[in-house]
Amino acid sequence: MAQTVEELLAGLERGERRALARLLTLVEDGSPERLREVIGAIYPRTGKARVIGITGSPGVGKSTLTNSIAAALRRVDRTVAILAVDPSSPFSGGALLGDRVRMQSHHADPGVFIRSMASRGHLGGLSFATPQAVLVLDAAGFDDVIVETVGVGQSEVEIAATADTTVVALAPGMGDGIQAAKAGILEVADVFVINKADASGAGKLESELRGMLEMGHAVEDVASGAGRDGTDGPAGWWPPIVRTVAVREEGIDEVVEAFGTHADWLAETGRGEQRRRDRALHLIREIALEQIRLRFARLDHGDDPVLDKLAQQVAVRDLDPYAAADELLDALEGGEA
Ligand SMILES: Nc1nc2c(ncn2[C@@H]2O[C@H](COP(=O)(O)OP(=O)(O)O)[C@@H](O)[C@H]2O)c(=O)[nH]1
Ligand SMILES: [Mg+2]
Repeated sequence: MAQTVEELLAGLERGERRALARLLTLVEDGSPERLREVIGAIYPRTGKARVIGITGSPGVGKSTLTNSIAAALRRVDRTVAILAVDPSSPFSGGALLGDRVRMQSHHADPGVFIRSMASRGHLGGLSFATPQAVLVLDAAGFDDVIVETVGVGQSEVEIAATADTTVVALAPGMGDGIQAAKAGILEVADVFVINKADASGAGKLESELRGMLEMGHAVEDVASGAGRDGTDGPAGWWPPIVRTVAVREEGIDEVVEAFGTHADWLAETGRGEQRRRDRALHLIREIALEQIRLRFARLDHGDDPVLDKLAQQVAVRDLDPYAAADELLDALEGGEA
């Protein structure tokens, strides 16, 4: 049963889960034209949800943590959408094992919505789809949208570009806790969670992390002459470190409290405004890039006269490849290619 975008949007407004699920599928692999229509229609109603990103290596307990956080947020009457993003998986549709378990613990609760998303459909992959899925969940009226992403390569930077508050989860005995931190995770964390605090090595991991944070701040604060609390320095926010045992819901209230403290800080310092602009910038760029990718993909398929002619000129050395690329971009802009 094919539904029009209009029908789906009306369903979304009535709070229908099926409409929401179908809209998310459209974000994942729908036609660019329909997606444009969806985002155009919902955009004015977005910007209300608090977006929390949770990232970290596989196995640190992100899904368990997300589940416990959702439960804690429900206790204070906030509605929660969870978007589990897995850049390493080509599958989708909510079938990840951990998510099945989660669904069981929240399935009777209409205040929790859980969805998995994997890379498929769009050329820009998850960096294109994720921020738009967040918009759809925001428009659906959830108070909090939690995006869980495996921390691999670019993804933690991407998540930070989409979230108001980014949680970096670490766990002792993972071997790569601090190595991961070295690979750019320190900069994106607004809150650190040391999960599996029931396992040995949590204290050691925490002091290592503290050492690294202080070193990072020390350099910036000395350079700026800011006080040791960092609040006036370029570092600005000292990410709190919270120890949790996610399987037993221990430390979770402190994590939720840290979200509130961070939200207050964002509001007071104007950094929240800055983040919203950064997020808009990221979104515009991803959409523009997708359009460029689509045009090129169409070129690759057909025998495009402009590209053919340029290829011939480059092959016989009438034109260098950079000049040809410039001409191609001009032609794309002018809609000729
Ligand atoms: N001992 C202990 N195990 C945990 C804790 N949190 C999660 N786990 C377990 O760690 C494993 C990985 O958890 P999961 O949430 O799937 O990690 P993810 O890959 O980061 O999403 C599961 O077997 C969990 O039950 C914790 O606080 N303590
Ligand atoms: Mg997980």
